[in-house]
Amino acid sequence: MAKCDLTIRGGTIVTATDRFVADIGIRDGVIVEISESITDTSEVIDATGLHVLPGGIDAHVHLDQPTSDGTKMADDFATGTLSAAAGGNTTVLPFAMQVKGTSLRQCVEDYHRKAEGKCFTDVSFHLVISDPTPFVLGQELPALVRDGYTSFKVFMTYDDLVLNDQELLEVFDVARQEEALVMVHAEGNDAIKFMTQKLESEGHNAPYYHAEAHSQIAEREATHRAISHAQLTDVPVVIVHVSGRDPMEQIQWARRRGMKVFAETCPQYIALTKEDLKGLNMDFQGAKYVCSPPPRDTDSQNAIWEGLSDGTFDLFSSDHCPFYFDAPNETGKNNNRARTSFKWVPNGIPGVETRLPILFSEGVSKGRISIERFVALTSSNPARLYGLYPKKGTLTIGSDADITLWDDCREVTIRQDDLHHGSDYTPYEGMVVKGWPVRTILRGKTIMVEGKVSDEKATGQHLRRGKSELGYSKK
Ligand code: DUC
Ligand code: ZN
Ligand code: ZN
Repeated sequence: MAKCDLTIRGGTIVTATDRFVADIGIRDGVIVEISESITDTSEVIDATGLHVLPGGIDAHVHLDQPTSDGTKMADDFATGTLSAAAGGNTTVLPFAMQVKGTSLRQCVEDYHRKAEGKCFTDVSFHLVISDPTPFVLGQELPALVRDGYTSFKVFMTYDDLVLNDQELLEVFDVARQEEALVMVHAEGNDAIKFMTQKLESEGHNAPYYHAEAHSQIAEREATHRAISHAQLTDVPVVIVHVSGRDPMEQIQWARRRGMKVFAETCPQYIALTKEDLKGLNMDFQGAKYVCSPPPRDTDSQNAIWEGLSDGTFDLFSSDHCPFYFDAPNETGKNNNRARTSFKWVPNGIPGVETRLPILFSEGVSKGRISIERFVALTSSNPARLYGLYPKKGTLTIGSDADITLWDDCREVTIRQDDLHHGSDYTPYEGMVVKGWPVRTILRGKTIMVEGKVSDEKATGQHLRRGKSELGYSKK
């Protein structure tokens, strides 16, 4: 065996299926040896007493997306991926979002330009299809899937993004032909608009009413509709950011019929409730928690925990969609138009840096899920579902040496002042978590240690992805 560049010594290696103490030997950024004792090495990192995990893969983040209302996303690719690295992630999957009337290919190129040279983690784009013209469906989308953009998201709400049922079916059909994976934002647009008008007419304009307008009923209905479209077109789908029991039951219903329906949930559905949107009744603070679907109630949180442990959920992603609260020139959530109605508050909250500690602390430290399940939900499953496995998402010979050293005893109080994202707040301020990433290693190079992100050049690469090995059998 040739000499290793680096050895991670004496830690407890955890994958989605195994847990054992061993050394990991790395050469040229790749894992080349896993054994009891590796001595022929240039460098050693002592991991005694720590867990050695595959680097986190956050399969749902929004970075540097333009908005249609003058507000501004708080993270570009530099700050967003830096924050991801600080939170124990080595890969993130942001969106390249098509603006209606524009070319999908052009949009992908624009996002590559925004990301080029700025990323601290590896990055791979999902597409968002907002304008499924015959050219997009017949030419651009199939070509992009073949170029390694093997997943795309569609929206069932938002006037500038929503697809009607025929359009959804047409997009699903292309996904099946190209063996791509469709991600669905399942909330019914008309039901939301109806509830919004009703609430506004009753004078209910505060951020809290966002949660009433975006009801779980509208989420359940859209989830069922998406599943029905998937059944009709015989295509696997991922229902993203599932918030509670009602949509979960639709997913379980589909699976009992043998359908390939995958499900994602997020930290806000275990760590927040709609009561947070009241903002402790303080001036407009509830806007800090406005996201879609909104956090629900404690029964929903319990349902999500059931789903995280019983396999209903495949993915635990952040849905990091960072806005400022206070920002100049009306660019934050706290802007004059938003103060007239919840419907103008930008939807989204930051969370890429706190995703892993929140799930670990609430899940593993509190005995609700095993550490292997934690790894499956946050790294292995995203890699398998989105065509990155086994290069990413596990620790085995031949995998990229993407590794997070995890201290399961470390207690940390989450504080905005200690985070690296661009937002001026965290929705999890003051939350105490047990379990924290102490070092993040990307392809054999340390990119974060003890909260300090390496000031070397950002070395993240774009990843061309294969087909989903869970959605379609691997070719
Ligand atoms: N959907 C997302 O996936 N993220 C933020 C806002 C939204 O509606
Ligand atoms: Zn969404
Ligand atoms: Zn999102």
